[in-house]
Amino acid sequence: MKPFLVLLSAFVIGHTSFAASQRPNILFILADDMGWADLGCYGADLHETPRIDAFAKESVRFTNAYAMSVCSPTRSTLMTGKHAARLHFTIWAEGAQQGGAKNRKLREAPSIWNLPHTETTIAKHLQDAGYLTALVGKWHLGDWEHYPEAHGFDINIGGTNWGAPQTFWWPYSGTGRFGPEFRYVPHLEFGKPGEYLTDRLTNEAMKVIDHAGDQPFFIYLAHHSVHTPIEAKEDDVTRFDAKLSPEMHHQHGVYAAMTKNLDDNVGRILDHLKSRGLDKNTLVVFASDNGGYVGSDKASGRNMPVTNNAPLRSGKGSLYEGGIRVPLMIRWPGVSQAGATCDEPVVTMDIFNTLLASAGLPQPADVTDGVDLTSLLKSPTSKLQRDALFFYYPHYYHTTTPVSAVRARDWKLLEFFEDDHVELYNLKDDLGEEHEISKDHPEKVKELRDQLHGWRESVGAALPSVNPDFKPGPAKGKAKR
Ligand SMILES: [Ca+2]
Repeated sequence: MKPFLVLLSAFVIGHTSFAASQRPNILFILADDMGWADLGCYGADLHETPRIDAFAKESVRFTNAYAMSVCSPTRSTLMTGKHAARLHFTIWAEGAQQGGAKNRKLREAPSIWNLPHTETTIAKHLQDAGYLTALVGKWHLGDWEHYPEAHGFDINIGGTNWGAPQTFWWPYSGTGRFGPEFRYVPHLEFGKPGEYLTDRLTNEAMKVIDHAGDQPFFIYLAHHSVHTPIEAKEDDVTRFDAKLSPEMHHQHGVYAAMTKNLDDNVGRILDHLKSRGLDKNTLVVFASDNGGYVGSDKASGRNMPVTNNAPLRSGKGSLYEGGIRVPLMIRWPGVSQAGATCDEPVVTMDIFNTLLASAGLPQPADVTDGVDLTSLLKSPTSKLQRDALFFYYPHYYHTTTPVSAVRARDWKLLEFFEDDHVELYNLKDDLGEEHEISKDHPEKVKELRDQLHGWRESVGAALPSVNPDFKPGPAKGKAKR
């Protein structure tokens, strides 16, 4: 080869790899209802998650990552970068449609259940920039007019208004679990008995990777696991039941088996990326949409809490840490520091900004609730220029009454709407929120309360109202999930 051609080849190869490294593929794996302490790398004991733990060693693992406290609100923040309170999407879709609990002291704040077409999703931004965009799994952001196809996704495999499948076993359909409504998972019609949903969704996501060819892809792989119904493969359940011992933090063998299967599937898709030579040019996010579910589930055959978020207090629905603190890991080859942990508080809206930045796209001026985390991925001990994070759940759930909260560095204040009482905690000394110290720090209470009220006004949060028909007695209107 003549010298000129050698130089030209070197330039072309060099240029291609430079361009590719500037614009990675994006694989965003979202678990459903996975608690902060459910993974080995976050301290689980019964559960076994070797593949996700290994992924954590290649990623930046966030120890103070937050989501909203239930499904649809978090998903709306991920898609838009806007706080759920600003969007008025503050409860899961079916709960919003039912209008909330009926015989309670407060009427719940009104919530939307369709993600408005006026919102520009992360998928739409990436689609416009030339990405192949696919939602595989759970959508939960509105009826058919607001499905993923209407929000910037080229491909929708499985996404509907529903927040959970009837069953994890093929054909994934039926009635009864969520009332008389017939639920099914579209685009998974061909299968066979014994096929398990998390395995199938992973297979579908791998097909999208192969289909993309040279086009950059954004795959939002939103698993239904480990949400109810708690169902798992019998061999795995037997193995975890045999491993159980009384001193363990986690005690649910079926949930442990379900978690193990999700871990297997995270491993499978990471292996698939590697086998296609795409691992070095794919940004991978693993996260959960809210804290672990601490109710029981009949499908598991066990009348006991599904998980335990200890050392955190409470679980899904609540604004105590167990309801909102979640696992989050990000591996961005060439950018993120492998094997680092980051203790800076971050929140799901930040993922929107970070993914936009990874694709070299500008930050929209009207999206101000999150920040680009690139600086933390490069330097995980650095700090963000952000004073506080805010949380909002103006609804009832078995873990809470209507509530809002602010976390400002180590301080956390919760304000409950039924009687306006506040609770103050210092998370540095009291991660489990066991020692309520508002009486000892009246000035801090005032400061945080003012900050919280100011934020609620600034986002136009819809408030709960007094229920004039309330009669003391049993609550009614338990909402479907
Ligand atoms: Ca969830």
